[in-house]
Amino acid sequence: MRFDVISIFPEIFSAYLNESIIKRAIQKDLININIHNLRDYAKNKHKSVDDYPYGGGAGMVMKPEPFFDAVDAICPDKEKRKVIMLSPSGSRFDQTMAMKLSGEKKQIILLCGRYEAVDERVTSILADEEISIGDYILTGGELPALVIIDAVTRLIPGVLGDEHSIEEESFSWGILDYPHYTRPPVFRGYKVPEVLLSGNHKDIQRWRRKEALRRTITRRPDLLVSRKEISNEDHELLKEIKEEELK
Ligand code: 9D3
Repeated sequence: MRFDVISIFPEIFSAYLNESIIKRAIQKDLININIHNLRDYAKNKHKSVDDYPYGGGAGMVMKPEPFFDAVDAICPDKEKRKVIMLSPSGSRFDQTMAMKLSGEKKQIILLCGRYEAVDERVTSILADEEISIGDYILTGGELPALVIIDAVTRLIPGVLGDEHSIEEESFSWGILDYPHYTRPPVFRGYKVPEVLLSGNHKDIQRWRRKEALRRTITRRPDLLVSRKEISNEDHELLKEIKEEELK
């Protein structure tokens, strides 16, 4: 998979991309990431990439030409590229979108905006998709670009090592994680739940599933509501949780 990022702050990316899982994915040739400076595609002598908004108002708007020229220089063939504009007005990025992008055969080009806005022709004509990473205001599209590269890269076969169970992941998909503990068994008087020390694998599995469901129903009930179907085992555990909450 090939990612290209276009930004006026290309220095932001190296620290994150040159560590850990992403670094190994690059070394193993599973992904290839190219960071481009938008300013290199600014034509005028001041290399300006922004201008005043038509119609007036506060703040600056990013000009369309540098983005169009950068994308055409990186990949002139529309059929071979997927251009994504990072924008607070985009569709919210989630694991389903990450999965779809990880299966993408085209080169993924991520456009990062700064300032108040980007000329609408970039979003509506140059970009194939407009993506937001969530409902909070950031300073630009650079962190969102890193978030998308990170989430998509982890899903590429061969990227994650053995420490990571695909089977367990698909079982727990769409609900929150269960609580984890490590040594010591008693820390400042706070005990690790007895069942985890029992060695009874079935009991441990059941406890973990129940605590995962308890967290989900308490903190993120929306995740359970949008679930296609809930298994009989989960129904039973949810019933137990409900009865315990009444006590
Ligand atoms: C008052 C209008 N603001 C929109 C909410 C202006 C504005 C604020 C921040 C325009 C751009 C930005 C910079 N943010 C991004 O480029 C961005 C973003 C974000 O702020 N939150 C979540 N996802 C994303 S993706 C790109």
